[in-house]
Amino acid sequence: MKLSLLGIPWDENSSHRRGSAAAPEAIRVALKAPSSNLSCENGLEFDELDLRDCGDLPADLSGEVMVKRIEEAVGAELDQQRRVISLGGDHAVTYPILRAFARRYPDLSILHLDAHSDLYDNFEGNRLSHASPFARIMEEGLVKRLVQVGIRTMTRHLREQVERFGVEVFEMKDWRDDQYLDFDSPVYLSVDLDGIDPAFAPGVAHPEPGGLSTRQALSLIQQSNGTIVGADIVEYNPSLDPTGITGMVAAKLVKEIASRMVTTDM
Ligand SMILES: [Mn+2]
Repeated sequence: MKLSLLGIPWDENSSHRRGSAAAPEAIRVALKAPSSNLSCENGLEFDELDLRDCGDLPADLSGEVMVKRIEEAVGAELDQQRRVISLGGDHAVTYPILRAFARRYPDLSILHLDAHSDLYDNFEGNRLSHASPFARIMEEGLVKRLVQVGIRTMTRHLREQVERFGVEVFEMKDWRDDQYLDFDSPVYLSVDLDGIDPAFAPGVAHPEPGGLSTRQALSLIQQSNGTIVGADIVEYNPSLDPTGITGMVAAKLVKEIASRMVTTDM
């Protein structure tokens, strides 16, 4: 199975603190950190995978131009039968990525790890906000199912959006380690690093205590069934990560997602 890594240095839709545009480069640096290695937990070696690093999209694009550019870049990889791991950027990247995926995978499910459900119709007037990608995705009917895990910031509006779109939400307060997620269609995995507890991954703009441990997140990725055909890791903010530990979490996720992707075929 062929994989592609795509950096998307785009954070103009962040509502609080920008800085996640620097994440793709920081995650690549963390992947090569001499303190760790490239062995994946399932025994595969990351640097032996058939993985192409596409580099980063241009950092100076914005708005609808960037939306289109992301959709095209991801679509070009999918057209070569590759599975794409995107490095955000803030969570706004997921909407254009899913537009590309939906065209090739008509019955896609999303597994979404996050402290936030990111279902705002708009946030402070911005419909491309990083708080809104899943509202756009569900409005356009881009996926069959949206399953959210780790959520711990639900507002009344967001609960209404969950009802409206039929989103399956596992709030963090209800999460159990033996919870089994069952997928009967291809899975797109979207990981917001703030889904993980800020004790483990502090380098995010919206730290929300009470989240998943790094191990719980890894187990979820390793153990849920379903073929993972694409993924993103978003909202890593290197400027808020002086020790670099959040970058190491992001790099670990890249390795574990990639090695999981190549072990399941459709
Ligand atoms: Mn979030």
